Amino acid sequence: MDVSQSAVWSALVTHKQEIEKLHIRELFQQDGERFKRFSIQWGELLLDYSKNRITPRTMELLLDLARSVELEKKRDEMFHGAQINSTEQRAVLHTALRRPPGYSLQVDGLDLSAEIADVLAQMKECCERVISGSWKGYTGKRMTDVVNIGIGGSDLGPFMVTEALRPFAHGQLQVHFVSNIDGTHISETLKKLDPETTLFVIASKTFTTQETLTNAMSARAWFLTHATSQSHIAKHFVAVSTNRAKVVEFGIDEANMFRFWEWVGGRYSLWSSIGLSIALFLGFDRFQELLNGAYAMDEHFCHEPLDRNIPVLLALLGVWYNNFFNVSSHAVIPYDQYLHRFPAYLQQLDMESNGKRVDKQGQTVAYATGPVIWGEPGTNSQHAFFQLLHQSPNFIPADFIVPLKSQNPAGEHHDILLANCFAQTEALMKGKNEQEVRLELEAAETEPSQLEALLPHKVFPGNRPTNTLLFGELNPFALGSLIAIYEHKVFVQGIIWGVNSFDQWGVELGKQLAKAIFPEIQGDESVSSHDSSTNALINAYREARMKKMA
Ligand code: G6Q
Repeated sequence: MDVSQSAVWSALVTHKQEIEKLHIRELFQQDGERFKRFSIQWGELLLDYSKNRITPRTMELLLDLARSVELEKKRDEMFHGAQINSTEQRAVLHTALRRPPGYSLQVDGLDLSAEIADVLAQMKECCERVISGSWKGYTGKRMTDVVNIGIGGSDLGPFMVTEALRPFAHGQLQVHFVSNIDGTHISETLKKLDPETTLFVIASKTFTTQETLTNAMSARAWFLTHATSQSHIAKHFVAVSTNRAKVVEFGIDEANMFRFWEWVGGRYSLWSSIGLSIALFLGFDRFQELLNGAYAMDEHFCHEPLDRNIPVLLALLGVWYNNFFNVSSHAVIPYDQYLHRFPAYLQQLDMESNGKRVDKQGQTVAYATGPVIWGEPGTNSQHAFFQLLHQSPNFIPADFIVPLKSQNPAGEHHDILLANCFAQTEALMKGKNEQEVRLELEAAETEPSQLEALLPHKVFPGNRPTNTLLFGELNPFALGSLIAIYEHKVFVQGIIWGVNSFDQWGVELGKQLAKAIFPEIQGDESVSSHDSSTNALINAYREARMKKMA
């Protein structure tokens, strides 16, 4: 059933026309309870969604929309292991990875709780050995550096988390991430490392990913130029994968393999053994706190009524702008430097999940699906793209994410940071109208002709929606909850749009074509089998390459 043909969708279309002219500024003036009505306190986390273009009626209709697609039933199906990833015939159970042990859930004939507990115990033991220094390298030295080699879901999550939680690291190990096939990435990383004290974590669900395997081979070759004997590899290479055969083929000892399962999607895998680099960097207990934070949010998502449910509300607000205001972009602005990779992480989570053009039945959808997600930390972003957020013809909704407590409470930095954050959401909402600008210019004794010329440039329309997520401090528990909020938000939107949020066929075509072009680039013949543009580009590179080799 096409959701955009439903009665509640039509009611939302009509409602949008009715409230389009309302300004959030006026809505605040009319309703002294607006913040209370449209905010949720969950433990230390506050979601303020009062600065949105909504009335109580809007929320009623959006919640009706969620009910009309049987959101709660579908949520429970995911948590109970139904094969909701229909194009890959897989369950979607990253949430099982953060559940406390001892529950009963069978998937593919396996007792999930026991399986997960086994792998966590293996990770814990590895962390303890590496951090304590009892894990020795080939010359008997302890490890000082961990290099995670992976890409996409096997990189973005662990990289983002280790950056975000730097203040919680135990300090015995440095962590590095190599993802790009561009040789610069591995080369620049290796320059900083000592092979005697470096542990490589080859993180790949399939263990067939070209970038990861090529980087891993280069790391191995570099290592062997120093260590000389193949037998030393076992002390310096571990693998995280679902593919035992390929791991062994690569030359990694089976005892050094940390498994996970098909029902963990790449972009949802930081909770699995893909999080090994996180656990090594922070210590296993901190990793467990991250899982606990996510589990607490899972409980909230599963049991809180929809109208008090943080991921559900964020998802519905996103749908409101995406589908009824035709806004195809959503900004995420963390006011915390440690979260500088969070927007990049969310780009994959959201855009790879919901950037789909057909529904689960394969029918082309008649409405917009996942928006473009982007962002940078504040206050840097204020001095870069906020001009557009404030004064572009169309608006872009934004999430502001901000901790109350700084990890580095230096002087007045945090007060200034937060003053800016709150000022921005206020400015985006209120704007500055013509009358206010005129009064301001008159007070500054601006010459009348100059005043008239300047006036339109200084007007801010306002009415630009934001959500603010305020939490105590950016610690492992809080970060776990924050990530789970967005995972569930993406899930809810996928259900409303009727798409499969758990496959990613759109990444395949480019990979296929690259496989065909690669031998052409290395061949002797001029290439003529593509369109004229692609032929010319390939040939330009071939010629440059040949000249260099000559
Ligand atoms: C994520 C995607 C994708 C994947 C990478 C790496 O959901 O599936 O980003 O994580 O392509 O795949 P491997 O872990 O198999 O190397």
